[in-house]
Amino acid sequence: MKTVELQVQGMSCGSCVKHVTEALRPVEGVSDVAVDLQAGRVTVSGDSDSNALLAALQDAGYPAQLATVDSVPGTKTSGSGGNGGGCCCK
Ligand SMILES: [Cu+2]
Repeated sequence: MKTVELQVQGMSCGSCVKHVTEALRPVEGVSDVAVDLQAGRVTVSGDSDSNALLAALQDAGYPAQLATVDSVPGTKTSGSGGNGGGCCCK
């Protein structure tokens, strides 16, 4: 089983995490979804098509891109700043 790492934009609260998880779970081949809210990082386990994952996230309102594997472990670009409280989920 492989994993796919995604860098997801727009996640800013626990509800976003839930939305992202719920968007990815039904995608064919996905067996597990792990979201790191602070890092904006999502790890999808399973034999899934990364394009389908990206499309599902796009649909859910969270633009994402494939994360480069083993880049910046622990280095989180602190998410404070930018759109204060601009969470897309209500
Ligand atoms: Cu949210």
